[in-house]
Amino acid sequence: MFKKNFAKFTFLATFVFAIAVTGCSNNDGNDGEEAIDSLGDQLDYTITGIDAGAGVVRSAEQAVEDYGLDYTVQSSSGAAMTQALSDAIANEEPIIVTGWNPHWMFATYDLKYLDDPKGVFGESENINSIARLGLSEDMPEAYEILDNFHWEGSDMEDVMIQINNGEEPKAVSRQWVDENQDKVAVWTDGVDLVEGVEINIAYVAWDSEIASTNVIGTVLSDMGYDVTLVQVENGPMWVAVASGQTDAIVAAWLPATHGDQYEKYEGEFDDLGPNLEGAKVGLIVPAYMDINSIEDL
Ligand code: PBE
Repeated sequence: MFKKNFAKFTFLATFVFAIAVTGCSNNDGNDGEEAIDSLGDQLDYTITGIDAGAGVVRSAEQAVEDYGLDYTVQSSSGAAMTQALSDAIANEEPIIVTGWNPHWMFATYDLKYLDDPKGVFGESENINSIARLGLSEDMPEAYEILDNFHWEGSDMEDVMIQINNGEEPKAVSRQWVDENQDKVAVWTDGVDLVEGVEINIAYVAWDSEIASTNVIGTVLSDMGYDVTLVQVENGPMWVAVASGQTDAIVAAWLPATHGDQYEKYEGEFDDLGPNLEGAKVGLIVPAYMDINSIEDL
């Protein structure tokens, strides 16, 4: 009788012990590590980047180095990145993208930034307007408008969302300017009209900059300028404004994202200050992903 009970006890005890061990391993670091390994495998250790010249891609490569990650940052384009994000979300698959806000993607999908405890991507960013040297004398009216140009992230997102819905950037900007004459008046108040003076603004085909550049282009055109918007890559955009090949840009992300270009050409351009405050760049994932920090990749 005792023996039988003892055997039963041993059996039970082993069973309970086994549960305890299994339960325990769920709570220690091992299980986390297994999940992380499988995330990396599922992602092929790839971070989906945008164009190679973008600051956020460079910062992502820096993050891979500083956090000692096994990942590669795959560069493509802003459009390819948002397509990959949309495909992944449609299939509830994991994905890590280099992203930023203001951006229409936050209004469309449930997303989160991965924490960046080492601060590789910097903190809050401003988007500055930068003029070529001499613009204030050559085109004082445009200079003043560019200097006054200032809007909110929500304004930029309104424009971005409509462009993403398939409308032409020019048409969306026309409509935004018409519907926001009070805001535009603050930029143009007291500035004289001109007649057909040619002005050239360079930008990169990032969704945020397609929006801002088209809006300021529409405003300048309403003031009488003959506006040309030139789409270039990030590096050439900075060369263009520093060398005077373009008159201005409204696409300088500072202090971190374009900090290297800013320092390289400092003194060769005229910084008009922020046209938008409270922007941000970083690694972004769908909210359903079970990861919150770059440290855990
Ligand atoms: N961006 C949008 C740019 C600046 C504007 C964040 C993609 C970049 O990374 O350079």
